[in-house]
Amino acid sequence: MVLLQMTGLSGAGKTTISGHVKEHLQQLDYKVELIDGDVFRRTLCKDLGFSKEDRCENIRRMGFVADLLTRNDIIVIIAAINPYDEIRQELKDNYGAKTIWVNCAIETLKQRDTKGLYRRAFLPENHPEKINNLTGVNDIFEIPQNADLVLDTGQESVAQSVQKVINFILQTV
Ligand code: ADX
Repeated sequence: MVLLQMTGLSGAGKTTISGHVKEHLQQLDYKVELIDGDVFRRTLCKDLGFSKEDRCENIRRMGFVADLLTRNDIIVIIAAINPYDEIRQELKDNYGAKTIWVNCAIETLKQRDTKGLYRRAFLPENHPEKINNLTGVNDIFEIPQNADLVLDTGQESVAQSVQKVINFILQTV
């Protein structure tokens, strides 16, 4: 079954879009599971931080769980920042994961700032609330070179992005 890895900056819309896609496909009687970065970081990956090594290990664990599910006819969507090409490629090589780049301009993300992370990343150095490793601001996000599908959530509506992903999945299953 299909394994999708959504990749993109915090707040770009990975979880929101994945949730709608899941709902829609379940209505079509597909079995779908969502593996969400925030959820895994509270549970299976709560020992991990945000170094390159830990971010890759985070995705590696998600890929492992996702593979167990796809073997059982479940469509799986991994919604995590997933910033490194190396580990995205590993999931592609090991499990046939398709990459969906959820792109959004940093200016738009700064305006949305649903979790307040961008405000904190742009605080002056040595401010007590400063975040020093926020992806896209002061930590790396490698642009996916070979994405199977690209969404631009600064330009498209949620409904448009959701439809693009559904079309992609239905072409692939
Ligand atoms: S990943 O880089 O390892 O793929 P993941 O998607 O699991 O990241 O977790 C990202 C979430 O952790 C963000 O949505 C945000 O809520 C939280 N977070 C906390 N600190 C950071 C940070 N420095 N960089 C990115 N996300 C962070």
